[in-house]
Amino acid sequence: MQKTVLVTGATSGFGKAIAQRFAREGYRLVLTGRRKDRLDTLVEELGGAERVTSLCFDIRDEKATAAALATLAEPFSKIDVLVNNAGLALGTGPAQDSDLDHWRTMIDTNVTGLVTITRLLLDQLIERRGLIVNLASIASNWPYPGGNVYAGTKAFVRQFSLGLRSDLSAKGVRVTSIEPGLSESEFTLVRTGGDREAYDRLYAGANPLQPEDIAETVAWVASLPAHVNINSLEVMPVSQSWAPFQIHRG
Ligand code: NDP
Ligand code: 8X3
Repeated sequence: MQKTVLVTGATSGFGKAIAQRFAREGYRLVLTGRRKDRLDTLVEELGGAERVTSLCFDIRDEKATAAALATLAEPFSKIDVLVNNAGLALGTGPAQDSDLDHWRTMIDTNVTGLVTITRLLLDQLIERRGLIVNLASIASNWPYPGGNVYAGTKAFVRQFSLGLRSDLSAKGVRVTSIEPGLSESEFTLVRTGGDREAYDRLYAGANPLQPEDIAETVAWVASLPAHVNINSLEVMPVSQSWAPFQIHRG
């Protein structure tokens, strides 16, 4: 039976590549984001209205999220796989120089938006013994200067995933936290307020992960037998590894 995947934040980066990958696997797709032009293009690219539908809403807005989901008609209204991918970082500076509005936006999107759509879809995911894949980050696991609130939101995503998994194991629902490292996408343009030079500097010579690498990982998780759960999966480019702790000497 053809399954349906809902991918949040499908207009770019990981979400777009995940949508393209699940389309190749024969899934029906529900794609979300705020940029309607990009959603419309993707619907056409991935097979048209028979196979793909899009929902344009801001995931920070609970009412808009609920209203958008309520418009889904059969066969798109039965979600088997939820990929919670929509998210962002804003700013790279230390906490003491950070903008409180940036912090709120990250929390509203990465935490509140993610739990809202998860709760709204949970009953039907349980009914269908579905799969939830949450995009956390290496920032969930490793602190770094300038990570502050972004890393905090991603630690939440990882821990929420593990907690969900505990609650849902008896229901046959699988939950996975994916924790990517350095990855090339518009993420860095969003984080730096559109600074193309910062983008080029970050990725120069690093051979970073590409969105397709994460799409491959998510597709693999979804392809496993129903009795196998990948709890969490940290993925880095080979070029990235750990550094010594910093020591401030006064
Ligand atoms: P992109 O900036 O390329 O994509 C982010 C997606 O999130 C877009 O489709 C955007 O859609 C959507 N989005 C952001 N805010 C909202 C909102 N308020 N409402 C609805 N949709 C929203 O970033 P990536 O693909 O790189 O990132 C995807 C996820 O992976 C994020 O959660 C990120 O934190 C995580 N991640 C990224 C890494 C990286 O280095 N790139 C590494 C580890 C994790 P639109 O603007 O159309 O609304
Ligand atoms: C994005 C990866 O290292 O910039 O989640 O936090 S990192």
